[in-house]
Amino acid sequence: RLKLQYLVNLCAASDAEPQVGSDVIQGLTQTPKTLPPQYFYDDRGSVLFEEICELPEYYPTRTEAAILRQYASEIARMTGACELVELGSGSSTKTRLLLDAYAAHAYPLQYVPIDVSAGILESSARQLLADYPSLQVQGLVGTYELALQQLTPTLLPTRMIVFLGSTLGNFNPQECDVFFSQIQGALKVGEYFLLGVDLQKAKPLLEDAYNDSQGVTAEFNLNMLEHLNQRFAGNFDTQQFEHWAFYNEQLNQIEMHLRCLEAHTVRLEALDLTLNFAAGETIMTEISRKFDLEGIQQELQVKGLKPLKVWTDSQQWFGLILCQR
Ligand code: AVI
Repeated sequence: RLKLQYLVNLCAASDAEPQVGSDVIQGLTQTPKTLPPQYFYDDRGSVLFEEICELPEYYPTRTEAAILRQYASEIARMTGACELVELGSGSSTKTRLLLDAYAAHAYPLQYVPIDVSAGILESSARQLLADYPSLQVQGLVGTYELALQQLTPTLLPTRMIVFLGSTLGNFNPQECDVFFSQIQGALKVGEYFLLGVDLQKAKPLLEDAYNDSQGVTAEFNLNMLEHLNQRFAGNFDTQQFEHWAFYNEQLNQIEMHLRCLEAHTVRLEALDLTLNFAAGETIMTEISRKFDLEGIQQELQVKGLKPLKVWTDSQQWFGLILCQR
């Protein structure tokens, strides 16, 4: 009984592969050095991220889940029967709250998870199929950009693109702009976009969430170097770097860096790249922007994604915004 109708690997059919590594070269040869956050997510990194989501200090996951648990039924009522397209579906844990709500309304369940990791996509899709007998799944393996261009017409009355976990915060303002245009372009008039965003709050709460006492976030950050070693025949020594995360109040963003402890040289053989590091020099690995509900709604509106309703938790730590094109 195979109901995972399609698992399409979009990367295989695109020209994305030959450019692999050019983003690493570009980031590591500029000053200050940077690395793209997608390199966090090798198999080990994906497991560490799941661990982060369970940490007492990392409030976003459970806060967003609580909002969804409370309001998923209202969301289902507002959209009616619709195909759920989830960007960065990962383990699809929070998606279950939406599926439960649509099932409770006796709406047909059609789910299109999109993720760059085929492994996690397939295992979570199969688990969902086992748990929701009427569910239909069409998985897309690839980047958001590719996947959004490849959505096939839905047989249901409408469609909702779902982007949870405040992953939007990992985009800089320009990338955010481009992303909203891609969402707008992928939706027909009247279709929906559900967005989860982490909100601005007291600095100590934010800094604790990215400097957990068990050191999982530090391990997640340092694992990026192990991933680069694996991918590009590198000799990064993780003992030579330390995790550094802080809240930049001017830009309203957490910044994660890897700080070099002693001057040394690193080689990435497969990229023919030699890198000199000075003591104290940093590589920025991630920004995690924190939003205010007014500002983000204005941006969505300008981009043709009309906010219909906003839900938040009692402490206003996290926001869920339902928009309509
Ligand atoms: C995936 N993303 C929304 C997480 C965040 O909070 O920006 C990644 C993360 N980095 C450190 N902890 C979690």
